[in-house]
Amino acid sequence: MVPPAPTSEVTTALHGPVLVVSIHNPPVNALSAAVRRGLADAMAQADATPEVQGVLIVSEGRTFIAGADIREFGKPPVPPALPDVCQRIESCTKPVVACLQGAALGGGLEVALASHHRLAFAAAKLGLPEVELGLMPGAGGTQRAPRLMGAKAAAELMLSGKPISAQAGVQAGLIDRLEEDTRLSPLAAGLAYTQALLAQGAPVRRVRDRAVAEPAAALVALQALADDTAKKSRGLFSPLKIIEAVRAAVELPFDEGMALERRLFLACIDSPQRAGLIHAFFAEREVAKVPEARGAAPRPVASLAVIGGGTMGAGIAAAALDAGLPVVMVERDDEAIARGVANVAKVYDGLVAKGRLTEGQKAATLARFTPTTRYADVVTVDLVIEAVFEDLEVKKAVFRQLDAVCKPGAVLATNTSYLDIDAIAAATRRPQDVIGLHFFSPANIMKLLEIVVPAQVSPDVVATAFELAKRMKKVPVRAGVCDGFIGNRILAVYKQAADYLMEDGASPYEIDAAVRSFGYPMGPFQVTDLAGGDIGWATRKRRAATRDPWARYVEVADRICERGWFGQKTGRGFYRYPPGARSGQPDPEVLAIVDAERARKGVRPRTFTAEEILRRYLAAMVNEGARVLADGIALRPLDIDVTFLHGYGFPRHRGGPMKYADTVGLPQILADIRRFAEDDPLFWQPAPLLEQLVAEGRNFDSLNQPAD
Ligand code: 3H9
Repeated sequence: MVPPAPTSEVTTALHGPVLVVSIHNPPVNALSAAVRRGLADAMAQADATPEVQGVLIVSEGRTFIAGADIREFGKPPVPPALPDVCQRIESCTKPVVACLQGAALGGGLEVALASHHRLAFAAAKLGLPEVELGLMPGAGGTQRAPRLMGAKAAAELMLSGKPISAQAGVQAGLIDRLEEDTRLSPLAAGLAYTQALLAQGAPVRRVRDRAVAEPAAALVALQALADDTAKKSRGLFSPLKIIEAVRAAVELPFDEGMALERRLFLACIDSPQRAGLIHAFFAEREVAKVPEARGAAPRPVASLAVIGGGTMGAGIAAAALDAGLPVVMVERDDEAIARGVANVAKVYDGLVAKGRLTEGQKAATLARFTPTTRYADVVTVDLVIEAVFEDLEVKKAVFRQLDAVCKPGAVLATNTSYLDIDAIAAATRRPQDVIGLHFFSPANIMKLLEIVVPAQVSPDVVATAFELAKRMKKVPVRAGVCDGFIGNRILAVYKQAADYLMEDGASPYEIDAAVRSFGYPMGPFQVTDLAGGDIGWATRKRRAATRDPWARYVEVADRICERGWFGQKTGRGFYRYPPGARSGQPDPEVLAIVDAERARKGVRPRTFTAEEILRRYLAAMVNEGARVLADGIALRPLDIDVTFLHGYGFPRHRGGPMKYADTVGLPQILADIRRFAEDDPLFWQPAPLLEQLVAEGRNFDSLNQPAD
């Protein structure tokens, strides 16, 4: 007689001689405490029940197991620990079979590796993605995977964090058999396999009893990987720990390797990088939950038009084409549309040149692309994205035209990065259909999409925008209407802080180096050179008339642009670029310009340490972030975090600027701002929300409530 199921998340049932252990923990069968307990109890049951000759572990739903329950990390541990559960599975005295479908990730794959035989559906994905969360496999993955697939391949799987196909798993030795029949359920396929194994007298087969193949060569390969990782991982904590643990699999007995894995795993758990990366993981999923779209069904989008064929328009067109949509591109005349066509072709030629696309795939994609100079060609289109010159009057004129020709119910979006979308919407007779879709350049590559919600937009238009983002594989962040929305509004302020630092004594090269040392791929002056100094210059000239004449204004960038030095594309900017080079060298002439500007303004330069530079740069970012929150431009601090992770190169392991502020502590950020204000009280005014949170002893995370 089989005892009742130990937990509702894990049920057991006897099918002939096979004890079927079934996991049911939606949405992804994460290994919560109840699942771990259920699995351990099921193994005890298998051992204690004489009728049981074999065990089958299966899961219900789309995924086998997506790994440990990430929400538990950072909280007090609840036994049994996953490594112990995996040991319990492996030590079962009856053959244990795991049947993998969907995703078998992290602890999910580790459960499978602790089982004695592994069957996987052909569409299954296997991976050890812990590194993406600042972790390493911590339930035997670092010890068992190398014993099955070799140390180098196992370390590479863990360092990349990327999943492999079930077929690749078979080739690597992780999977024993592939199930090709998609009509079968995991239970049916798993039972058939288990029964066949029992019929053949298949033994209990424990990975722990195997040795890693070719140990000497493995150690050499691991050393090479360690050297490479130390160079490339830019201060990340867990990658080198992964290699250390895999080396133990080669050199130490299994139990000693497991003990080392545990120690290293716990060190990763304690690292602030883990906290930052897991914050990023959940924040990226939370951003799509916004009140404006609640309960609304997205409008169907079967076709899309882009107005404007510049770099941005072409990138957006490519993003839509890549999402499988037919795309119409409208330009004002033959010459402009020819340029638009060339811009789109350039995107796909680049992909072909890099071997990411075949000529055939390019042709098939471009067959869905229709260039035109006639607005009449957008009459049947479901969604239009305007990406013309950044000027309110020009954009209003485009929207008036769209209003005249588009079918009722078409969504009319603008890709403006700064302008007042309420004013653009008011140029039409259908403001409820108008929304902002702010893409980042290159639009077919950059993940961030700010979805800007004007006052009158209807909920189903907001829902449509989020749905489109999903189809385009973008990370959507809801933003309110203001100058610069979330990202560019905050950028403007910390860029100003960088300019002040430069004028007050730090060189642009010191500032860039300090910012890189924080984990950014580039500093702000390198970014200016990459984007092209002329772009910001044009904006500054446009705004000159409305600028407060008393506000501090740093002219260094203008002086550089006046010389025609627009950055990488002209070979000079803040840096000098030798022909063909993408990274620049410091330029003494730029330093002379900076000196001259300081002298002209009577500034006596002081020195700044890298730490001081960073404190100012980040405090400016966080302070403006607090204002953006208070104004309702960002719904929650996590929306700001995701914006900066995906659009502005903020180092992911720090979780985003608001998460970083919580890590440092808001009292320290506020104290810094007050100290900086002693020299420049106009710029360094503490945001009232920051002061309020400090007074109440709260952090930004306390504002990250779900948006209902
Ligand atoms: C680990 O295993 C450590 C061990 O080695 C050692 C331990 C000792 N836990 O992504 P989706 C939620 S570390 C908790 O939108 P999809 C997610 O937040 C773990 N929750 O679906 C979302 O919630 P909501 C290693 C999780 O179909 C919902 O599930 N494993 C977990 O696009 C749906 O998720 C990983 O890193 C989790 N593990 O993609 C895998 N996973 O609905 C992480 C998801 O409230 N997961 N949720 O917003 C994934 O990569 C994707 O979720 C997956 C499905 C591919 C599985």
